[in-house]
Amino acid sequence: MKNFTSLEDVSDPLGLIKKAASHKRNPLADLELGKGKTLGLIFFNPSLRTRMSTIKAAQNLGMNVITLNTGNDSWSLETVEGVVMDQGNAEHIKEAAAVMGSYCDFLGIRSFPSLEDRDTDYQETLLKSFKKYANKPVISLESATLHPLQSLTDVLTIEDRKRKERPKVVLTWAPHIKALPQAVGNSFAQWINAMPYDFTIANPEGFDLSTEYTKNAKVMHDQNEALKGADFIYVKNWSSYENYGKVGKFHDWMIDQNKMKLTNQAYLMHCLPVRRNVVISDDTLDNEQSLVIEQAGNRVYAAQAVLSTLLENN
Ligand code: SN0
Repeated sequence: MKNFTSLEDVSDPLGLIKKAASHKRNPLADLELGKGKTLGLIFFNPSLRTRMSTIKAAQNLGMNVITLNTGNDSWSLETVEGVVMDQGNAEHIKEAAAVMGSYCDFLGIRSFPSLEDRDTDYQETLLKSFKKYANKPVISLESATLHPLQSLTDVLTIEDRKRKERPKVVLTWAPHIKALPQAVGNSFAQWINAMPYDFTIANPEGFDLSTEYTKNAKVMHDQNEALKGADFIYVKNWSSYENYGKVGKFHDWMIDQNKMKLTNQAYLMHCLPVRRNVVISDDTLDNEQSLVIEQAGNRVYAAQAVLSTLLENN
């Protein structure tokens, strides 16, 4: 594995899941592995779990970490090639990424989409520029289109908690007040498709995710029908891919106890942050079927599996 920006970067996904499980059993077994190595974490957007869990994972491997929040903390970056830089951006990605690469052995990048122009977002210019100019392995901390550290965590959580070999996993869209990226949904679909699960995606019409990631997954527009018999429900809002960036106002798609009753006593999952009583009701989040805190805890071991594999391969 050279980078970790998509499932496609991973040659042995099952091996990576096993490695994460092994780090979970014994987090400090490889304290010497990353000695003298530096991980740079570059945030173009807010982060709580990704930031803390990746730092903790690096510490469990004996690595050093440098965190940079762009915006007020550093110069705003230009990504267009050949441009006359007489507007707002003070530094070109060519120099910035090359300098960061000279300080760090690995670079983690968080960059959300603008949700204004689909082609621009789906080109992943920032991530590609870091790969090109930093010349060091790049880890996605959630890019415009994917969030692989989250998905690896999600698969680890399902593997830990499954009560049968082929659980029914339902990814359901839920309401939100803001336009959110498709990254978590795209990435979840990409990873769950690689697992031997019974997978269904439920979303309102006009909110289908890109088939580049959903492939042959069953897509249903009737949420109640989709939830029937589910062993895991993964709840997430995303803005429209078709009508790019549009917010959906389907308030009756919120997950509550009545919806949970349709399932096979399903476990509830969400990547967090979650807006209570907009996306999921209080009593459902506070119910013992909710795995959201355990899931967030698993972020450490997913990140640790990625870092230890990169340390071994590079
Ligand atoms: C991000 C998303 O991709 O949906 C990060 C999830 C890990 N979520 C948000 O930006 C939520 C923001 C809000 O105001 O609720």
